Amino acid sequence: MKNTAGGEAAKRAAGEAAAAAVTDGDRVGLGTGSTAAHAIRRLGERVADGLAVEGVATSYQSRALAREVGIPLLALSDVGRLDVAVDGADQVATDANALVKGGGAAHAREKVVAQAADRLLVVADDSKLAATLDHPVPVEVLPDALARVERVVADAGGEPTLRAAERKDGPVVTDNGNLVLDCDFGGVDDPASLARTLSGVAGVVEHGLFVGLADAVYVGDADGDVTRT
Ligand code: ABF
Repeated sequence: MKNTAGGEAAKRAAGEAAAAAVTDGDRVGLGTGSTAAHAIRRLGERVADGLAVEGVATSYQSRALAREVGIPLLALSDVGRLDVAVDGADQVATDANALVKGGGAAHAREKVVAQAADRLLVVADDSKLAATLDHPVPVEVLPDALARVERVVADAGGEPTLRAAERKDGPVVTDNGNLVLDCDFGGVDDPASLARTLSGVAGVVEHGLFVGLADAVYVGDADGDVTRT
């Protein structure tokens, strides 16, 4: 019998399996979150064993971890194309090739990296799989556009909540100096259509719907088994 879904073993298995798919000479996008962190640590071990790669970080946290484990880094602003990127997700609808990302408020950089990469390898534990995406969609917003974007999200059937900082009073401020609205649309039947709607709003810097970007999804389970779809 299988263990329950999710957990650290599942994340590690997925992250390490994707790290094994990176090859010598690759320029690699380094994702954010606890599952991608397993991939970064494993890549660091491979670098110590002689693998030659260059990394591009998607967040302050992934940059710090990559430095710690010895992965040589390039600035995202200097790199127009990557061979591969490994990143996590908050929810994965494999049938629709759609993801919700942005739990770490790094989804703008994550999407730049995902689009720049020839192959995006998504890493997730099995608790992240869903037939229909229903995780709130993070939307990074220019502070001056907050009220306007809230209005548009509500008109599109969503319920926007300004993300609050965990450790201090006030809102989360992204690495880019913007705010994040977590927008609950219930079940998202047509992620591509919602993605287009959100992208069309002035003041939306980037939203967390990643549609048609994943080339492979590595799903780990609590027994350490990985399924690649
Ligand atoms: C990033 O980290 C995000 O886009 C996603 O929100 C989150 C996943 O974190 P974890 O792997 O810790 O669940 O990839």
